[in-house]
Formats: sequence, C-alpha cells, structure tokens
Amino acid sequence: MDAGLHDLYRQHLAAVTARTASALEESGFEGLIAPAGLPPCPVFDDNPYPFRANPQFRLWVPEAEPGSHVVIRPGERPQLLFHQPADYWHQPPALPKDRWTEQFALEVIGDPAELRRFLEPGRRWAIAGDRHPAWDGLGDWNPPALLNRLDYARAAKTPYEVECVARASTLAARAHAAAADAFHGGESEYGIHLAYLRAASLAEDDLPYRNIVALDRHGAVLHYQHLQRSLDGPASSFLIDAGAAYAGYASDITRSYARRPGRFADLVAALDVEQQALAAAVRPGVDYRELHLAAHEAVARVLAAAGLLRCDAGTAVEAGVTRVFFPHGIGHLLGLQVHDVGGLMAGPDGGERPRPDGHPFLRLTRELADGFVVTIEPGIYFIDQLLAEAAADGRRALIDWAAVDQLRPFGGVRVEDDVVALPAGARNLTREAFESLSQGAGPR
Ligand SMILES: [Mn+2]
Repeated sequence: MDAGLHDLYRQHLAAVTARTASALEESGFEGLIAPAGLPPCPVFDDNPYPFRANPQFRLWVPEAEPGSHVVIRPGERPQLLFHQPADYWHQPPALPKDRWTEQFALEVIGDPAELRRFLEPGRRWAIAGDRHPAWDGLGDWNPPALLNRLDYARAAKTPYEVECVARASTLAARAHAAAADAFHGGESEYGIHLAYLRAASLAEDDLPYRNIVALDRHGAVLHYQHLQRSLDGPASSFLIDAGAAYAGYASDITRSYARRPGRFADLVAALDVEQQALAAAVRPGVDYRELHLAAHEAVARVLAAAGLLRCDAGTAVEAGVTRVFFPHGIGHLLGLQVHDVGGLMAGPDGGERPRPDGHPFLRLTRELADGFVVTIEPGIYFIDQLLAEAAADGRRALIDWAAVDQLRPFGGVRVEDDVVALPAGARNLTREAFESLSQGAGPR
C-alpha cells in the first residue's frame, strides 16, 4: 500500500470504527466479530467454491484470507485474528507485513474455532457473517438492528473506498481496451474474454463478477453467461460488461461496439450521449428514482431518433414502450459488493423505500448523499420475449417493426460507468480511467 493510500486507509478505518461503535451501542451490543468466512463445498463434494470474503470483514481488511476474523471492541484497537493453518495440501498464507497491519492488534490462529480463546466471557457479542458450528452460543448472529445500521452506512464511501473503486476502474479500462481490440480483430467471445483477463492480469476467480462477453444477438441477453468458442465470421456488434477488483472494491463497466458505421453504430453513439448526461446528474440530494425515470425519457429520445417509434417520445414512456427496450434499472450502489447493500433501505432502522410503480428491477431507491458510488447504465435491447409481448398488446401500433427487425441481429447496447456523488458534482471514475489510457498513462 503506497503512502497516499495508507493515509486514506487510516481515515477510513477511523470513520468505520466510529460508526460501528455507534451502531453497536444503539443496537445493544458491546463487540462485533466479522469472520472472513470459509469457501463452502457443494453437497457430496470436497472441492470448494471460489472464496468470496464476507464484506463485513472486507470493510476493515485490505487483504482477506479465509478463516480470519476481525474483532471490534469500541474504544480499543481492532483485533485481526489471522488464519494460518498447518496445511500441506495448500500454500498457507504468509503473515501480512504491509503498513496497514499497524492499525491492528494481530494474532495468529491455526483454526477458526480458536476464536473463542480471544473473547472475554460476559461481553455481548454480535457476529456478522456465516454461521460456524464451533461458535454456537458465542453471541447473536447477524442481528437486524445492528446489520441495518452497518448496511445503511456503507452506501456513502470514504475517500479511501472511492480511491479503491477508481483503481479498480483503471484496471478494468485497460482490459476493456484490449477486449475491444480483440473484437475488432475478429476474435470469438472466448478469445475476447482471454484478452480481457490477460490485459488486467487477472484470473477468473479474481473478477468481481463473471464477465458478460456478448457478440451479435447475445447482447440481447442481459446476463449472457456463455463464451462461444467459434464464429461463422467476424461479429457485427459487441457488448461487454466486465469489472475488476482492488482491495476488495469492484468496478462494474459496460461498453458496446459496432463493427461498421450504420444504424446500430448510431444507436450506440446516441445512447452514449444520453448516458453521459445522466451520469453528470449524479450528486447529493438527487433521488435516484428520479434518475431512473429520467433514463426512460432519455431512452425514448434515442428510440425516436433511431426510427424505432411510431409515436412521440412522451407517449412511448407513458405507454410502457421504453420498458420493452430498457427492462432493468438505471443502476445500483457499488463497493465491496457489485450490487452493494442497502439500496432499498428507508433508514438506518430498516424499512423499504419503494420502487416506482412498474419498475420492479430497480436496485437503488435512496436519495444520493456525499460519497455514494453508483453505476449509471442505460440500455436498449432487442429481446424477442419482450418484443413478442408488446406485439400482442396495445403497444404494437407504437413500435416500428421494420426498424426493430433491422436491429434485432445486433442484440443490444448498454453503456455503464461508475460515478461518485460529491458536493461539487459527479465524479465519473470510468471516464477518468479511459481518459488516462488514451493519454498514455497505461499500456494499450
Ligand atoms: Mn452494473
């Protein structure tokens, strides 16, 4: 960890320590245990799933090893119980030596069950994480009164967290550039995926989520999950939704490309313009639901300009035509989790802030505040299922079907950036990252 990031990290830890102490007091606990977790095995198998550290642990510790724990006692230095098992089947982790460890009282354990010997009896413990049979009776598991407070607070990122997402964006932008080159070079989905991993120097298990690498009609599948190995010829369109991680913080970026100028290339360019305007509107005090509804108006303008409507843009929004082409939310909170927690919370005590009627997939309904990191990701897709539904109801007359059929083979467009709400306005981490590439700050 460089000195600049370490300064931010110390401030981050102080802020997290203070808000955790308040949350513990308000919910009636005297200490918090956050286990990193252990990778589970499928039933009937001894081959574990990839390890995903518990975000309640990750919030404190930049490097996560399975079986470690953070123990928080308000007013005291946080304790890190570092798991270093005697294990000749695997490479046991080396003790972390980086300067961030100075912030912790560090203890080594050989087995997660040893946690008990570090806990003074009689203290009221809360445990935030997966259950472990060795700890029954230790404390309360995931008490909602505490978890609600912790989750609600996580939406606003500290400057350290913003910097981690920015670095994750820089890593991903470099890989996106390599993926675009691979597409233009005529590679398959699989070939593009490998180009992405190599450029970011990542293995699949390091990705914050599975890459969506979609050529042609596959772009119409919102979470397309395959990697086609062969192609009949170079693809005409390419949608890639892929991120990277830095110290546990994710970036989440989507880009869309056309091989040739024409109707689809124009659609990509027009959506990109609207997307940048929506991203620029991210700031404290804005109700994210309003941004989502504004995105439908933006999508309607793009549909009208592309000749896809037989009505005006306002009618397309009111009649639900935009929901045929843009059937997901405008974005979500981003942080330790790609879809970060607390997006629908009404307040630190819990409760839900409702989604607008007719928009069941919006993942964030809160008013943005200083430090919120969100994605802005409008899309326009040609999804057979939704188009067939619209063709069978009153929306049939509002859509230009000949234009739809021309664009169907291209799948869809999505443009997604990671944006911070700051008092001075929006900070678009993704555009910054791509710009630093084009200025030669990173290899292309
Ligand atoms: Mn996203």
